[in-house]
Amino acid sequence: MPEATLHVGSGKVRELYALDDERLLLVASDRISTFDVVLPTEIPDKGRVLTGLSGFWFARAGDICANHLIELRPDGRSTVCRKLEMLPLECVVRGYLAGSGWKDYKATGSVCGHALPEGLLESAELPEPIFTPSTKATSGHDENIDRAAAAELIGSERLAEVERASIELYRFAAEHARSRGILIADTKFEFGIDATDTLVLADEVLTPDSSRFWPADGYRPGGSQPSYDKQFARDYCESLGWDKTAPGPELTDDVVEGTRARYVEAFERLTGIAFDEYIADPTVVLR
Ligand code: Q0Z
Repeated sequence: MPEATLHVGSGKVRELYALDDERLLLVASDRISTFDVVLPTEIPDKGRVLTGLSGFWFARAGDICANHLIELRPDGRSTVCRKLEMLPLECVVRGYLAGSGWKDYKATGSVCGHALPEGLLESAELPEPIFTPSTKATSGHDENIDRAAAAELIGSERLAEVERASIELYRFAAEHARSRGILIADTKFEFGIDATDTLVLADEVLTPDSSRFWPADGYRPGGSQPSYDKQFARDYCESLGWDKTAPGPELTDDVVEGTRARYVEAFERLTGIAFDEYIADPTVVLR
């Protein structure tokens, strides 16, 4: 890390530093969370996989929306970004019914004001992707909100703009991923506004931590689907009878290696780039 940086924020598995008035350093660690608990064991290179994937998408989605990326650093796990005024909204897009979307659908037949066809199964593909914004909860889980509540937060014009960008970004990425054997069930975008009032895509994008990635082979609606990246770790944790409260269990070397292999496989499938090439020169994902 550069000298004289100020730590300005911690996520569960990431850190944020201020470089100067206009730039931030976003660092992805190798920490992993399951069932919302950060485990004591790290997954080597996980932070590099996520950083490389974000860079890959930023470099390819510029026609859809401007983004905050200034530089992907040689360590492969940190990026220099433009500091923005962040919008107080999680911009979730769902192409399939999972997680809180499935829960809301089962209870009410709709998700964030989107009335859906009757009789959909858990994990079903939706007729069209839907924009299901949520508020950034300071503690606990984000709360799904309807269009009126989202407009209260950011204004109806800005809302229309983030909805269009979010849906387009999702369509672009989901089609790319599906052709490479990965389903992106849903994903969360965060946007900010720059000094010229332009909407800018920020944070990490279209990674397994900000999205649900499912293996396309074996996809079967009617129940939950295995996570592309975390399923080994989840299954192992459940096999121990862990009660899913902190602290989580240490992972075995087998589980660490299997999980690392899945992250690297997701990176290589989605980017078409050998992970070793990324390690040698992270800027390969930007070309
Ligand atoms: C991202 C977060 C993390 C903790 C603020 N370009 C930007 N401009 C202004 N703010 C942010 C960004 Cl990305 C921003 N977060 C989320 C990331 C650790 C919190 F690595 N918070």
